[in-house]
Amino acid sequence: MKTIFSGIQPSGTLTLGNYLGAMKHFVELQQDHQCYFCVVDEHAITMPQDRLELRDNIRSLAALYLASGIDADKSTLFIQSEVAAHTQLGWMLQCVSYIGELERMTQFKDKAQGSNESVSSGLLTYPPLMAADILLYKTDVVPVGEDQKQHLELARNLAQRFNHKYNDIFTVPEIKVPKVGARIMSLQDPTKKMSKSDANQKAYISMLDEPKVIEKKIKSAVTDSDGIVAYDPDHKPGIANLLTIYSTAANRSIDSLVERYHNNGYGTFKQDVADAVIQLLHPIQKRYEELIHSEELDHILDDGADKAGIEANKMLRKAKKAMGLGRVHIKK
Ligand code: ATP
Ligand code: LTN
Repeated sequence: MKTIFSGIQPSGTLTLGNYLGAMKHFVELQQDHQCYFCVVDEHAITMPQDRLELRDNIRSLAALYLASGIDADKSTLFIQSEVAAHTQLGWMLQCVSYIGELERMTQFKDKAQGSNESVSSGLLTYPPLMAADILLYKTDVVPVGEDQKQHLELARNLAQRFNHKYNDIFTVPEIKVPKVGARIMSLQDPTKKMSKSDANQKAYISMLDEPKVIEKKIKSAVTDSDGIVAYDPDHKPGIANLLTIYSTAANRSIDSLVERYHNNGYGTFKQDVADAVIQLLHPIQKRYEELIHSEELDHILDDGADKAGIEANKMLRKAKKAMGLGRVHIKK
């Protein structure tokens, strides 16, 4: 059975983009794979976070994984900072990474833009930590949205470089990006990706938004004024984005939606997109409410950290041995 690993940052409430581009596929994949899903809180602190909000976001993200359909009997769900091996291997992989290749990461360039002196060095060294997350579990496949492809390429390079230089211990992971929904765009600027840390709340749909809010945000989504529903991401990015959202939320093909709405103007179309999203999120929100303050959630996370820790430490020991760290006959 192949092993899957993926992570989401607790840097805000999950958006519809995170769900359609990542989470939805995690749920499908867990049926026939061994899966590890992680709340990557150590990645979230590469940007400034309020400590109490971060704590809430960590718990909320864990509850959303489960509410979306991650089954703790099938998958291991855990919090990154509760398994120390991640930062330990992360450091070792930093020492295998080159500054030049880290500086070329577009996410680093985007997030560092305009901040100059106050950019944390963690923002630069974030990809080796991400590589560590993945490599600790002999991961075969990493399902992610489009924006993570470059980080994944680097993780593959680091694995190969380490294997070559020290010892052949890491599995080189494959990248899995969904065909539709890999890049859900902002509702206010459809040339930018929908992001949970966007300052403008109208730009994204949070998975916990109430129906009325969802309806309002979709109705005020930026489109064009020609009134024709067609899939043309270059010339009609707003409508193309709503078509992608509708298609992935309701499991209907884009062609069939275009045929249905082509000449009907945007009013009914936007209303129906909103209804499809509301219907998709309703059962998830209901389950979330049951889970968020439950002890069940803590048990699952305790258990997840224990299981992940056992696997991760085995690989960490191999990596330390390969690099020559510590003593050979260390008791542990
Ligand atoms: P942030 O805004 O804090 O950078 P984010 O919203 O981009 O966060 P991440 O935690 O970085 O979310 O991403 C979690 C997963 O969701 C990743 O696999 C990522 O590729 C995917 N993802 C994020 N945004 C989108 C999007 N707009 N469309 C499709 N997939 C997305
Ligand atoms: N960098 C990713 C989150 C992330 C991740 C991972 C994804 C951290 N570690 C390991 C897949 C596998 C992001 O910002 N979306």
